[in-house]
Amino acid sequence: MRFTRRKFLGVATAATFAATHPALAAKPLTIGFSQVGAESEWRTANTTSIKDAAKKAGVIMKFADAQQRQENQVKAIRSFIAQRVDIIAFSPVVESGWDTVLREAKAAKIPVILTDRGVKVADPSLYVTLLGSDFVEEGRRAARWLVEHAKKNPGRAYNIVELQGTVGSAPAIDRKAGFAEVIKGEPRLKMLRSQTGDFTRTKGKEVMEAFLKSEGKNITVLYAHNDDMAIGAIQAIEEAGIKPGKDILVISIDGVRGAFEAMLQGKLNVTVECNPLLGPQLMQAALAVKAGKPVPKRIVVNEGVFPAEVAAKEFPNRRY
Ligand code: GZL
Repeated sequence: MRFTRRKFLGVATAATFAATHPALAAKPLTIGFSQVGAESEWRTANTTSIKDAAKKAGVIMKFADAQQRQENQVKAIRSFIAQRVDIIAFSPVVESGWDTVLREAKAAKIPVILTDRGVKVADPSLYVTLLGSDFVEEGRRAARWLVEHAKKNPGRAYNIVELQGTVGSAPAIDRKAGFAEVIKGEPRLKMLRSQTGDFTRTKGKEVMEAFLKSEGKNITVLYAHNDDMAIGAIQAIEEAGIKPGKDILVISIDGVRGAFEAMLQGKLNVTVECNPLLGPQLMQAALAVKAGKPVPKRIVVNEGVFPAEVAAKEFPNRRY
């Protein structure tokens, strides 16, 4: 918008008027945000993006870390309702169990925005929009990389173990489904074991140790639902005297710095990007909701796939 002198004076007068009549100055937006926890590099980057974007947008952010427990998120949402925030936003740790508390938010006329993970609710009007990745597609992309690898290596066995994310979470359910959908048509790609590592390095290492104990050298592929579990598993693979990235192909999701470092060391073969930098789009959506403007029910973020061959070139461009 070009500022003509007349328009500029008009704005200046309005600002002066508002300053002398504070009740009329636009009240800053207040968002109550309930975060899953701090379980992974991805989550840390996601939290930083949301807090930075709130600051830049002049939004008052009431932030609660649920330590990966749904009951803490329900408590936080109830507290935001009691505090009469303008908007409630959260990344639901699991898909189900939200109907009651979201009905309370609706009764209090407080709009709800979902970021990152989705929910399964009987009444879709309980939230305004879901801003985040397509996890099924992320699972498909991981499997497509493996299918292409198998085509180029006709003599190789593809015996897969899978480290799933948090039980009941949208990314764990959908990444498993997307991967399974693509490998279903590939008889050479065999799923040996699949178990949750809860998206953390510690659990990822523990479960990979158990896989190696039971399956040993039969394992030739690891599919991890996030880079943190893959990095933990890589430690277990090395401690067993096996070469990650070579004896066992390592495929994971997120695209965090740790994954690029592992690719540069030849220990991880590909990471499927899952963009955590949702802060700016969350503020945009929240301000639009507050202004009564329409917001799409689903906002999908764009993401790529980074095989080890491009890691060195891509690493300097990474923003998380
Ligand atoms: C995905 C996000 C997942 C990440 C994990 O959007 O919910 O949770 O893939 C994180 O790293 O713990």
